Amino acid sequence: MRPANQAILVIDVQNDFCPGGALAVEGGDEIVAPINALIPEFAVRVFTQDWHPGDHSSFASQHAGAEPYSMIDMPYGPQVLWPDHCIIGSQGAAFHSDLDTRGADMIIRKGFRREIDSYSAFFENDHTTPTGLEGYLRSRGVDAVTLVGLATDFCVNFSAVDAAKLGFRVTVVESLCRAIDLDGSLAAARNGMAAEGVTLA
Ligand code: VGL
Ligand code: ZN
Repeated sequence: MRPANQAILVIDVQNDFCPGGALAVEGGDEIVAPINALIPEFAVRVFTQDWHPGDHSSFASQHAGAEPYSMIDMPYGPQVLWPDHCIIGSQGAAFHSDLDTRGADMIIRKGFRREIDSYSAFFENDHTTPTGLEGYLRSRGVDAVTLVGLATDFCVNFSAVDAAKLGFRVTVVESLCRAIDLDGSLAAARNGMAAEGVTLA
């Protein structure tokens, strides 16, 4: 058992990010069993769930003529347009059926506002609207977080960088993450995380 100041953040281990899902990440299902084995080591356990309305503005389907994986400019900055995924209440938005969620203390849902995406577990993509996770962790005495899940280069990356900027000690267990890797996004994410002092384990 690790000291009580350490939390595990299990990011977006949902059907749509696993093989067969709408935004499948290669090997996404391979990490489920080893994540299950790691969870009991932590006293504080937070899971996140990408959770979008069917007309979410990050979906290419909502922008006439736009292809999935293209970029657009949103009022809060550049945004990748995704295939429709993790729609509120759908099977695709459910946790992978083998993920052991019984130990979850807290489940944070994000991306539920139509106008703005939220990769990070801490802030929406405007980098200012909080999810409340910072307060939850601090009020439980957490100052160090370990991240695992999907996808390394998007939601894990954004969550890890925000946690580091907020002053948490941050470790990303890369072997328990899988990446989308769009146009070098994995290399950029690794560099960005390292630059913020995130430990890539
Ligand atoms: C994610 C793209 C869109 C993720 C979520 O969990 O990394 N990626 N929504
Ligand atoms: Zn999403």
